[in-house]
Amino acid sequence: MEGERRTEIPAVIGQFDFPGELKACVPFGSGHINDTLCLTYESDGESRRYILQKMNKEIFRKPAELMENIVRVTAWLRGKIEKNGGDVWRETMNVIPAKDGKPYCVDTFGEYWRAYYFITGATSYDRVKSDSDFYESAVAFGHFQQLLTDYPAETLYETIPKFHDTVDRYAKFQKAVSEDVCGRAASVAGEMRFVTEREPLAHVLCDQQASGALPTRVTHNDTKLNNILIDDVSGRAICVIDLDTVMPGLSVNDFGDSIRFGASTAAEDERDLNKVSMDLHLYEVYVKGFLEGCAGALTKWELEMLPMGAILMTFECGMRFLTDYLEGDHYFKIHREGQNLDRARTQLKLVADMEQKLPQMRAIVGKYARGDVEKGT
Ligand code: ADP
Ligand code: GN1
Ligand code: MG
Repeated sequence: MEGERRTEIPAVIGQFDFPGELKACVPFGSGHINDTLCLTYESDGESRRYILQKMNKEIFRKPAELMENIVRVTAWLRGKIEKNGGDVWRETMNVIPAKDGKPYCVDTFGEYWRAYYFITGATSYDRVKSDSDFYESAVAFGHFQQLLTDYPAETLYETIPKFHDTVDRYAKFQKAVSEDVCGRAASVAGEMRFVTEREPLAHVLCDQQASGALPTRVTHNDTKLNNILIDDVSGRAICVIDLDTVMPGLSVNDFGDSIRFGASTAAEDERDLNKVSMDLHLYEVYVKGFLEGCAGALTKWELEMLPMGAILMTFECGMRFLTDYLEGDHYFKIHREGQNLDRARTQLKLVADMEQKLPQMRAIVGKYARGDVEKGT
């Protein structure tokens, strides 16, 4: 967080009613979008933590609407979790209202902040460390989908318009190429060619959504492994976090974004592309977990299109990183020069690899989807 804005933090904290004495306030997590802090308070000899986040207003243009979505969706989830006999304090995010009752506060710079109860004894991972973690995350994202299957999608705000409109992402990429504000286009000719050659790919899922072949559902839209908290003791994925983009979308994109990130053999910003491929074993682990979590909620055609979701989400993300690199890295946080280009390259490498592996990817879905199809969905 920029130095001058740090001075704002005590005033922001004062707008919430955290009990006890503030003992620590440290940056937390490795998200690309929001500024996340972990606050530690002590009261009656007990230590409690809270998450305080400055929401990214450049990206989320209507933070009040976004928070309305989160309050409504988490209330819905709490209802379902209670009914299932679960723990509402660990299995969903819980927003802490500001003193004025709003689910956020605004600082003197016009920045929006929100607070959540900290979920203790659980960790979010940037890399898959065991098959079991990845399987667990798949069950949790599938279950999330299933819990929201009867939520009226049209009542949620679109927090980022056209977020997974891959055709629009392609148009934005082309605009960035033609404007070339940083003079970087010439140095990424190979990557640009790779994307341009695949222009027809951008239309595949958007067309199917428009025709109704794929149903619009309430989806998470940012199903990275690090947006799941895994219990430190049981190893179970307990909570889906980062609900900023929960809005109407496609189930196949939620599936696909998890594969893009978690089934890769390397980090998202790996520089050595020889290390980057899509691990079919991890893919299978995820397919199994996701279908179990969805518990029959997906249609036959959605099942058919799951591998396409993986290719499309990876292609779209590669385009987004490349666009941001061309535009001067204003969207995704970077920690070193060229990081967005490295991220774009890993995604494009994964797309090429998935294109080769598409028959196996389809066969794996077929193997686990059999039960669902037999149910007649
Ligand atoms: P971003 O949109 O920047 O990715 P996230 O909402 O994903 O931000 O939060 C960043 C990180 O903060 C997460 O990856 C997770 O490690 C941690 N985090 C967020 N909310 C909670 C919570 N309620 N309890 C514990 N950790 C959390
Ligand atoms: C961002 O917020 P975070 O780090 O979980 C981005 C996703 C990208 C992802 C790439 C709101 O996710 O769409 O897929 O980076 N979130 C937003 O790692 O743009
Ligand atoms: Mg996140």
